[in-house]
Amino acid sequence: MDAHVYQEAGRRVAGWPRTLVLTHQRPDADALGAMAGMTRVLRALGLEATAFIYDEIAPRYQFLDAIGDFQTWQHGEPAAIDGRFDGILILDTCSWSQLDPVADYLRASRLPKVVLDHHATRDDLSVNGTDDYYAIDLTSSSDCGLVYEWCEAMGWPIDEPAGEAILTGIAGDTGWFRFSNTDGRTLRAAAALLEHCQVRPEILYARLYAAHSPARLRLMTRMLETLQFHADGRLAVVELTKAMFDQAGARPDDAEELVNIPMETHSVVVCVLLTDMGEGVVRLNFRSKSPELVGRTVDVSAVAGTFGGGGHHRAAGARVPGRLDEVRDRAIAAITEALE
Ligand SMILES: [Mn+2]
Repeated sequence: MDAHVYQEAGRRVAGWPRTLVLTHQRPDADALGAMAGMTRVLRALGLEATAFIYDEIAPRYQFLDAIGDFQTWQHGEPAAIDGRFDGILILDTCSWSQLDPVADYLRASRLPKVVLDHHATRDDLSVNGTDDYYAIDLTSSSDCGLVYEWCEAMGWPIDEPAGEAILTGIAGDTGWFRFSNTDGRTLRAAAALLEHCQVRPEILYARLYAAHSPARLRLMTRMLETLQFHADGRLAVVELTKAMFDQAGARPDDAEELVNIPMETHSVVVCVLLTDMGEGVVRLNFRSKSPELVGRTVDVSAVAGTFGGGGHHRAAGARVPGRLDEVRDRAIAAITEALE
């Protein structure tokens, strides 16, 4: 991002005594980290900053709530909400659909906005003729990476909790520096946070990933008991049912990321997780390995497409009406064909 973009965005936000901080719905580590970090940094400058979420956040992100002191969004008269703030800082999105819970307010608001984002979807958020500023950089691996660079450019101090929040987002969007978006710029930001803000990655990692419930482990055990290999070990099939959730005492979010476990097996190219919550619909979650590892691309979004779903080449999903055994047979056939 050009230095003058950071300067102009910074000049505007620093001129607001009271900033309303927003991000996308279903916020991830990057979104929550950016909100917590920016809120903390602005407050340390003697400014008021209030960050909002729209729903309850996952327990493992609660420490970000403690840093950013998130408020739950309450619908109200746009003019009344405007009266409580001087400007709006939007982080990690520039898309109306992602801002759905606050879209009605934003369309009516007369407050100026600054948008700091790294996504390709770029809507015009200035439909009300407001004087807005868009600081958007698609080459950044995370929004928190932009938050770090912005604070650097402005000379805004990042204390330890803010640094922890910002590193959470950088690590989150890069899969802890494993994904292909990890570059020198990402690592330079992370290095600076470790050096200057005393952030401890092992503590942060444990807080995020050694934070699952016992019920999740019980659910995982049951899921792995259903494991089947097909297509010479290249396809792994696992299942979850309502009964398994009940026996394990697990909640739906306990199943997050479980589809990735069979992918740790060398022979496995594609994994499908079938989830049947007894509602006559089976949810399919597909994963496939990177072509650099397996010598070919298996586009699971195309497979999901044949079931009315979609997604990315290497992570996709669908919801299919029918019985578990029928849907399982169809999924195995479709993936086996894609593997040929
Ligand atoms: Mn992001």
